[in-house]
Amino acid sequence: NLLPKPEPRPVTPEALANEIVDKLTYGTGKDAKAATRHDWLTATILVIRDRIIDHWMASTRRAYAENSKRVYYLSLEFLIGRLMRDAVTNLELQGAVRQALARLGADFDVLAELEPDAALGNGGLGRLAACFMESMASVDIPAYGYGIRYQNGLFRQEISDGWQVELPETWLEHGNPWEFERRESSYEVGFGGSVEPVGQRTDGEMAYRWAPAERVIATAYDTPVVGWRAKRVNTLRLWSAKPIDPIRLARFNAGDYTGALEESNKAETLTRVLYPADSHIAGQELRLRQEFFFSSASLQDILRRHVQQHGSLRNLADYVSIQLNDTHPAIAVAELLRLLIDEHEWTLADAWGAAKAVFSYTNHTLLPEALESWPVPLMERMLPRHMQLVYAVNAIELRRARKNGMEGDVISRLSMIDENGERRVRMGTLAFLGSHSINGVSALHTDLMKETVFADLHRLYPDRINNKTNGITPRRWLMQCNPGLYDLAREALGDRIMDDAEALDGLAKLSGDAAFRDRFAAVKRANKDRLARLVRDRVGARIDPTALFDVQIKRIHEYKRQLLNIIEAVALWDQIRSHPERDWVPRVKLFGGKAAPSYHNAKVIIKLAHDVARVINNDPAIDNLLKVVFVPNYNVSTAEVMVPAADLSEQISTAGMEASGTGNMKLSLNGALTIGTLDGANVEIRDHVGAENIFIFGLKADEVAQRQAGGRDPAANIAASPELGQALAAIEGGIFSPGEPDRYADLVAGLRAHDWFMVTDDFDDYCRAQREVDRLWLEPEAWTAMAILNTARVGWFSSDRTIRQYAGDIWNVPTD
Ligand code: DL6
Repeated sequence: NLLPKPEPRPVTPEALANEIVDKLTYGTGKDAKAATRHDWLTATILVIRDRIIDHWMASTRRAYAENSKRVYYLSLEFLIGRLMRDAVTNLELQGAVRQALARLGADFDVLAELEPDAALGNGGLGRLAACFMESMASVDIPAYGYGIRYQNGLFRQEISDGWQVELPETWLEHGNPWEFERRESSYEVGFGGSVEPVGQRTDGEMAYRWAPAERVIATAYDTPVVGWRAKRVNTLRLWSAKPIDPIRLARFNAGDYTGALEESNKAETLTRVLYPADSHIAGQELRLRQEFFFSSASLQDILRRHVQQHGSLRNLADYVSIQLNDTHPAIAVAELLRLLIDEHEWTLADAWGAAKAVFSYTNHTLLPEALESWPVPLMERMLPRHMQLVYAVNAIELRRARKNGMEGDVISRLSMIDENGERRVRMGTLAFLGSHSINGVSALHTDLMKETVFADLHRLYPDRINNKTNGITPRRWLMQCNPGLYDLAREALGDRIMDDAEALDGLAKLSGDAAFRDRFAAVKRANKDRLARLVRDRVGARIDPTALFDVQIKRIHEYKRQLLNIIEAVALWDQIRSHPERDWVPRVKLFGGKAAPSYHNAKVIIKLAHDVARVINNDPAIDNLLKVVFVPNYNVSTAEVMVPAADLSEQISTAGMEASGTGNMKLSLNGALTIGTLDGANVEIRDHVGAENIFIFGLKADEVAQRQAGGRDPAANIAASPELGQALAAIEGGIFSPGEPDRYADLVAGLRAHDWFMVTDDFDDYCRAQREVDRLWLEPEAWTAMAILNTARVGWFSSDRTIRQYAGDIWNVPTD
């Protein structure tokens, strides 16, 4: 109480400008004359950060004072992107910071462009985690995100002769002014070694001690996450691995310099790089080490905080909710058991009960190749005590299943141990059985979870699976990325649209107002001009902003069917050449996305997009009516330019395969019309915007399943569709790859032989829907009205809504 209270920081442009110069001098140690642009950026961020810190400390104090339950979001990925614009808008300091910089002769937008993307995620799952962090702060939930501070995030994609080349991503190159290293929050994490019985405990259970062979230190780095209007500032705590013994001096002195640093290198390798495969298990030992490393450090931190505040762990579930973002942190379930049983002398039954009470698990995919399982021998070697505990709780659950009348095959399907072939631990089953809530990320996905992958577990625990349809934060995905549209909406509806995105519904009536439509269209046009400049700068191509911008941006994956879109481009090119007299709509097909480095077909699809682009874009016969552009290095910042500029949003996955999608929500919110299958959240987007305001095509999920079960005949599909047949013949005949005519032989042969992703089944209906799109484009007023209705009606897909549902149904915490 004797300490002087810090004064609230002034927010006038003049005061901010003075502080920026101050930070430049005393924060970065640079003379204004010698400062680089990065120094100016750092100084600006430090000034913004000071304003955040006041709110941050107040939020932490409030959580303690109110004895609040805290939510812990464990995720191996946080795809954050840039933070400066986000922080400034959520603090409502845009105008003041902009003016302050202008006084100093600097431009906010230029500095903002210098900030590197924090690309600590692959795609949808990681970006969802970032939106959730922002929304948890915005709806006033005391929450921590826990993850890994990868030194190298998702690789930078360059295109060389049409092929993807992966380069290391170095987001920490200029330091990271947002984060605070917390050396005092460091924990030991062990691996390997042995487990010894150490006698009987007073409760009669046998006590064990795990003696790990190897130990590393996890050190916390904290980044503040500012909620909308700075309602609350939460913490994203990322762990970095450090050696216990950075240098073995005895070895060093003996001249063994490599050996002296071995431990140090091994520790640092742990948090060096993000695995770049989404929708596919990495399967490597280092990946399991990463998963355990961050799960263990996070749990130790959670328990320490709880004991410090509440004195005992017995009421853990009253104050702690831990959300597992997919199965990547599922090993946390076993780690909690170990900590409670071995270090706090709980019984197995009590510990298992506590795990179920605190954990909940979100599933993000049903693709079999993405369902994590680890070989039992690897688990036994790396985590011997955890393996014992998995066996113990598995026995409890299988006995319960037997009591419920289940037996035989069902029991073996319910087991945490997969006994088919090499024995493996099923992480989805561990996460399911160790949680009180298991949620899917769209209504369709949740239904499919119950019917397919989790059918047996659902029968055993029929109340556990629930749906939480994904969402996106409207602050980043409307207000910040599309200021023109935001200003228009705010002028019409007032300030509350960012507090309650469903208030955007008020725009619906304006879709009938010609003057409003003109203004809406003018905003879209300005956004398209901006994207055209990005395309010119990044790939040297000129695209016409009056053409229809048809956008497919997402990871490159066969189930997402970029191939369907490319084949349609080839067929359309053919049609335009054959019937030049028709009323064709000028169209630019834009693609963006990364392929997992080891995913051969995805990389071939990128190459095909480039080959097709080269031929079509240079064909004078089609008079620029069709262009194909692949925008390299698609990331959050690129999305922030592409999303507001899109006219058409391609959401064309094979029905039943895309768990939800979130790009679909971003594009629709920004006034793009969707062409899509009834997959993931597309179904709910259709329900919200109305079937007449979206272009739906293709097989439905149940039809896909039926066809897959009942024998497929892609060759017959191809034979029945002359357009498809000709397009495939052109691709496999080498028209787009004259120097290597066989380049696409295997890809097309795959379509002819099995076509796992039903491209040939959906092709004709896709073309039909595309021609409907063309017809509407020729009526600009009707198009714009429909675009406005999309923006108006997708406010429900705000991640604030999603988070409120998690809070009420799963975490049992209040919101604002
Ligand atoms: O839930 C976020 C996001 C969904 O929108 C996508 O549909 C889904 O593909 C994605 N899943 C993954 C892979 N998951 N694993 N493991 O990124 O999640």
